[in-house]
Amino acid sequence: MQDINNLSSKLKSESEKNQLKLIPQLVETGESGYQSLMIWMSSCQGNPVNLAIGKAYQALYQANTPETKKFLQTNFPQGVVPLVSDKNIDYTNLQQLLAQQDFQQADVVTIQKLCELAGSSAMERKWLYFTEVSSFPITDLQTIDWLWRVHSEGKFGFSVQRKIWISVGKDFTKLWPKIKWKDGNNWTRYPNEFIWDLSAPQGHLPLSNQLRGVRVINAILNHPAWSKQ
Ligand code: UYC
Repeated sequence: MQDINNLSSKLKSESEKNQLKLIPQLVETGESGYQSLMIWMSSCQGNPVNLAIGKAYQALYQANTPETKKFLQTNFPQGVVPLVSDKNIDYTNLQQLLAQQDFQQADVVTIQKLCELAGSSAMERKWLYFTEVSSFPITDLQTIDWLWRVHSEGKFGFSVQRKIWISVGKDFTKLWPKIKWKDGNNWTRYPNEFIWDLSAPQGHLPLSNQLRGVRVINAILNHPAWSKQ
């Protein structure tokens, strides 16, 4: 059995990838593992967010003991991703749904937030014109993307979809089966055929409806938010 002190000292020095593996090992040790995660997270305050901090947050959130609850409320009341917006949009709701791993409701709220970014006519229409996407602020798209990635161990988010899309030569017909939006000739049916947990393939969420064609997702995946990361 790995010594707890050894695990927690490793957490400080290891790469993000190894930190991700250490976190479940610490969780297995119970109370003392949570302690180490809290100490480590405190020392990370002010650091740029990464997937390991996100995973530690998720572990403490799910532990849901009086101590972990109090710790998160005191130190990370808004979660680990700074909820920054250039359009004064409130991402608290999205953060909370993702922290709870309610990916289905988070997906609905993501569509709403994109409409909010596009303005009042899109909010009434409840879907986007592709021409509205280019005016989305980089800041807001990055906030939404970080929220998805950090609460999914890097599995979900637009930038994850973009990487896969680039890997298939920007060919949407090749992207769909990779992210399970299509199986052979059959579109995956909304909402019940989609996978609303972490057993989904990389890039499965968030969804964008293809009923009106690929131009909206094409505009999202081409947005400068991703090239500046
Ligand atoms: N739906 O099939 N989708 C809806 C997806 C298509 C359709 C919403 C994604 C194909 C209809 C979301 C896929 C298609 C509605 C998604 C998918 C189709 C609807 C709710 C795989 C038929 C009712 C938000 C690509 C062949 C609403 C919204 C309406 C809804 C997502 C049908 C998130 C990723 C081509 C009839 N589908 N959608 O946008 O507008 O309404 O009538 O993509």
